[in-house]
Amino acid sequence: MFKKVLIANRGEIALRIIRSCKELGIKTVAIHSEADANSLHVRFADEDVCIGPPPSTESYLNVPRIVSAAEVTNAEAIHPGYGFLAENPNFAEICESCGIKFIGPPSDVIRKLGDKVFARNIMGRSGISVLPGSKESVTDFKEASKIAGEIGYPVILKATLGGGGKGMRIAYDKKSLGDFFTIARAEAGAAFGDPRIYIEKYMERPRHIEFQILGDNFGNVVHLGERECSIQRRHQKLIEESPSVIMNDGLRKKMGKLVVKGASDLGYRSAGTMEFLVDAQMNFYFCEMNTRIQVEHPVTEFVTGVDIVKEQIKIAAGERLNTRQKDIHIKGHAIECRINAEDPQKGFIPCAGKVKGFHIPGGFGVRVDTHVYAEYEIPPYYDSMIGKVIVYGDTREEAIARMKRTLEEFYIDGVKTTVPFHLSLIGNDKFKKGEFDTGFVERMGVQL
Ligand code: MV4
Repeated sequence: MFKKVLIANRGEIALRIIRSCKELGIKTVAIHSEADANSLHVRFADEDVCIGPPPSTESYLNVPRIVSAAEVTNAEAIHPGYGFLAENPNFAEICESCGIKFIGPPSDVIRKLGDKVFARNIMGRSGISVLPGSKESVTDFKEASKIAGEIGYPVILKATLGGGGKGMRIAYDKKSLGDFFTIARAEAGAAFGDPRIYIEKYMERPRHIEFQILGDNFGNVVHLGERECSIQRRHQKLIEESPSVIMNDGLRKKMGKLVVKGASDLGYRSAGTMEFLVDAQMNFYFCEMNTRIQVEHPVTEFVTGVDIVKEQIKIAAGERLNTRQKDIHIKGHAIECRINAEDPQKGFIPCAGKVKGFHIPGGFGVRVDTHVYAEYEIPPYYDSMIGKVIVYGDTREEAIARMKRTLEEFYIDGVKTTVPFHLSLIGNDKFKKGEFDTGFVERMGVQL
């Protein structure tokens, strides 16, 4: 096992990773920007290195400084967390070439799956259905119009190196396709440094369901069931749960088998997530694959009992997966609410500043992953997520009731948060009945 790991991240996920390292007897190195000197991940780690000024580009995204920090502290491995450099193939490759283990899949796998057209094609070849669309990136409008004509409108334009919903455009006819084609290419170029885009048949009001997988270096791959991620706003997930209300044992077996085959065919290693769009008839289509630990991983940990971060570290250290698919069982129900320091009444504008009072809820079946404490100053430079409340129950009904009382216990003074919005969401009748899709939050509006 590694003796020392550097955590190339901040906030709650840095704490989450430090916790698993400690339980594995691994020493930890925190890196931080000047704005995060008083952050909890710095205090929890055995060592810390200040790597630069507050802006991410000069700190948490600065590859030479992070690699240097690992070298001067003799860290053997780097855990990238999520966001920042987690899915940057160049960073993973530089780590590999410096003899530092990147805790994630190999850089070439990250690079391949970062190309969403490649991912679509490769999963299609493994027998996973993908939505009708282009087999390659589309470079001129005539070609785009021809494909759209074949698959039928509406169609969606997506950046080839995109993901997470950024820069997508929906076209309902040839005229709007013409307008959006140019815009989408310009946006892709600006956001991802590559103007390539591709076309898919647009699915109205899909549900978003994803499968967690784990693969080791010996060809073993297992899945840990699904997460329901349809409750989102502007591509930011708000609530995730496992299992999904629409899932049943038969469908989970069928999708799980495909997911494991797709990952095995790729030679996938480490934790990963396969995203699907599911229509009202329960047809499911591969959407993209994420090669990082995800924000919502704790709901899967609750229902499977597997510490996914620990597994990532053990796999990176060359250990064999010690659980087989038949030993993995989904038990009970888990729900996560992402708590952001934002004002729901003012269009969810981020609220940085001093947290004057703070109380972390607790009790049976409750987990709160947060880096916030009383007197903590939320810096304005980074993501507005200040923590995650995750609850477990025997049933979905129990989990919802538990989430309600947990959110009611959540006390924070000094900044506005999305807690009242979450209370409204989980109290919604349609949410309680499981009747929602990715358009639910937009249709509901902000009612507190
Ligand atoms: C789609 C789609 C409809 N049709 N693709 C957004 C995130 C990215 N993974 C893919 N996304 C979508 N792709 C086709 N062909 C609708 C979405 C989408 C969505 C997907 C998942 C979760 C929330 C979403 C919100 C709006 C649109």
